[in-house]
Amino acid sequence: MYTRHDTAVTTPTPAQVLGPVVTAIDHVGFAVPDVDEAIAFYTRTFGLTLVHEESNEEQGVREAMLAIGDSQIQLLGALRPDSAIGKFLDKRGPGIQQVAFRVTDITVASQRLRDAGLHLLYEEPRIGTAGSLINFVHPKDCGGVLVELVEPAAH
Ligand code: V0V
Repeated sequence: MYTRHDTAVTTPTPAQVLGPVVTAIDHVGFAVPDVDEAIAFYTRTFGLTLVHEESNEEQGVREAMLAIGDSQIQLLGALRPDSAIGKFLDKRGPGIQQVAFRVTDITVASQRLRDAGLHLLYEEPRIGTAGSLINFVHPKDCGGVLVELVEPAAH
C-alpha cells in the first residue's frame, strides 16, 4: 500500500525527469550583421574551426557553426529584416541571442517544460541546424534568456 510519503518519493519532479534529458550546452548563438566577417574573426582570433554552414529559410537565418570542444558557437545572420535575427539586430544590435540546451528527446523536454508552466514557442518541434529538431522557451519565462532545445539528428 502506498503512503503519501511513498507517492512523493516515486512521482518524479520536472527536474528529476529533465536532468538526464538535458545533456550539454549544444551551442551559444550570436546575432551578427555579417556572417563571413564573423567567421573570419572567430577563426583568426580564437583559432576556432568552421564545422558547418547552412541557410534556414523558415527561420530566416544564415548560420555558421564553429566548434569549441564538444560545444559550438553559432553565428546567426538575418536573411530578412523581419526575421527573429533581423529584429534582434535592429532592436539590440549584435550579441548573444540564445543559449541552446542539447536534449536527448525534445518531445519529453518540451512537454515537461509546458507542464511546469513555461511557454514553448512552437506546438511541434521544427527543423534546425543539420537536421536537428528545435524548439524555444520564451525569454520572458527564462529570466530574459532565449533558451533553445536541440535534439541533434541521429547519425
Ligand atoms: C526578444 N526578447 C529577447 C530576445 N528576443 N530577450 C532575450 N533574448 C532574445 N533573443 C525580448 C524583447 O527584449 C522583448 O522584451 C520581448 O522579448 C519581446 O520581444 P520582441 O522584440 O517583440 O520580439 P518578438 O516577440 O518579435 O520575438 C521574440 C521571439 C523571437 C523570442 C519570440 O525572436 C523568436 O521567435 N525566436 C525563436 C526563433 C529564433 O530565434 N530563430 C533564429 C535562430 P520587452 O521589451 O518586452 O521586455 S534559428 C536557430 O537557432 C537555428 C536554426 C538552430 O539553432 O538550429
